[in-house]
Parts: sequence; C-alpha cells; structure tokens
Amino acid sequence: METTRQKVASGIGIGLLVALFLGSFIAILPTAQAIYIPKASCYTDSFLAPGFEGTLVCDNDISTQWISASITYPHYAILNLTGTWIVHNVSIDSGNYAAATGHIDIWNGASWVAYKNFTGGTINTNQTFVLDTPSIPTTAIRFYGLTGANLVSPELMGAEEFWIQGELPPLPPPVECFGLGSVGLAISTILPILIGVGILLAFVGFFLSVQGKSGRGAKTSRMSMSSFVTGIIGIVVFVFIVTALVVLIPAC
Ligand SMILES: [Ca+2]
Repeated sequence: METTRQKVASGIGIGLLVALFLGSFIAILPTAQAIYIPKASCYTDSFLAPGFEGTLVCDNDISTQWISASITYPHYAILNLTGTWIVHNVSIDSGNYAAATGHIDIWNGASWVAYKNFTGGTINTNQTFVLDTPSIPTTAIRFYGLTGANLVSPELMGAEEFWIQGELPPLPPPVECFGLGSVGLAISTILPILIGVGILLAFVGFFLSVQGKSGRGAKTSRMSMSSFVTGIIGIVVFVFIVTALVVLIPAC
C-alpha cells in the first residue's frame, strides 16, 4: 500500500520529469536573431541649414547630423528600409537636439501605426527604444518627436544617426498543389474521367440490384431498385461536387 509520503514523492518526481521534458523542448525551439537592417533612404520634416539635411540621419556616419528648422514641434524623421522587415528596436545617436517625448511609428502599407511611445529622450546619448509589438512586417519607420530635450533650443529636433534592428519576416507556407498532374488539372479531361467512373459505378449498382431481385423476391427487388435509383442520384451529385472542387484547386 502506497503511503501519503510516497504519493507526494512520486508526484514531485513526475512533475520534475514533465518540467525537464518541456524545458528541453523549449530550449531547442529556434529563436529569432535581430540584425541591423540596412537603411535605403531617409528624410525629415525640415532642416535648419545646408549641412544639416535630413538625409544625414541614415548615412551610417555619426559625425554628420540632422537638425530641424527652428519651428515648433512636432518634428519627424522617416527611414525607408531595404525591403520588408519586422522591426524589434530603434537606436538613436541623439546629438544636441534630441526629442524628449514622442512615438515611433510603423508603416503598415497604408498608414502610420504608433508602436512605441517614448519619454526621457536626452541629448548626446545613444538610446534604444524597444517596440511594443514587433509583429507587422514593414518597409519604413517614422521617429516622431513631440517635445524637445534641449533646454536652450527646445523647438529643435535632431539626430546624428538612427540604427534599426529586426528580422526578416517568416517565409509564406508553400502552396498546396493537387497531384493529378497536367491531365488532372484540365477540366476538359476531368469531366470525361468522372462521368466514365459514374457510368461504371451505375452498371455495378444495376448488376447488384438484379442479383438482389433474383435472390430475395419482389419485395426485396423494389427496395433494391430504389437503392439503385438513389445510387444513381448520388453518383451524379458526387461527379458535380468533385468536378467543382477540382476546378477550384489552384494549378502550380
Ligand atoms: Ca549621420
């Protein structure tokens, strides 16, 4: 007879084994590696003067910087990516004119979606902002400033460089293809095949009904004929359904 202590001990042992199994399974799951995303181009809402253009926030050079025009916030910088990516985080070498507050937006193909509100932006630092839900593949991001961090010139926004990290979106699943080949994919050949099968099945059904009539008398023969007619109707419906399904299957 198993005592209470033995039951508890065996329960703990089973729990440990399950945890070990699940832990091993999770450990071998592939994990996404974020990489630096190449920047294709960039532009800003304005710039202060020649030498501080918006294109300087994506030239991969922290010795060059963008400074906005001396006008009231908001200011923003838009960075176009090379292709479609899933963005994880955005780092900024802020320079003298960082935005103190604002949001980072993702281009969803039709409009900008705010993915990360930020506060505490400071000048002359390298800050990384992790996006809240990095799940929508995108081709561009927008760094949108609402207030300035420079106490002397709070209307200015600027940056030396933006660095964007993320991963390529997962590949789409392979297209399911029907395995009938070129003959099966042509409706002009599918229909004769299905009708031929239907006629064959009808003859088989008729033969079985005749057998039923000769072996089991008149009452049974009426039921067999009824089954035969029902079978014919079923075959016709089957042919139409299968034909319709085959037509809907995409060719590869
Ligand atoms: Ca730069």
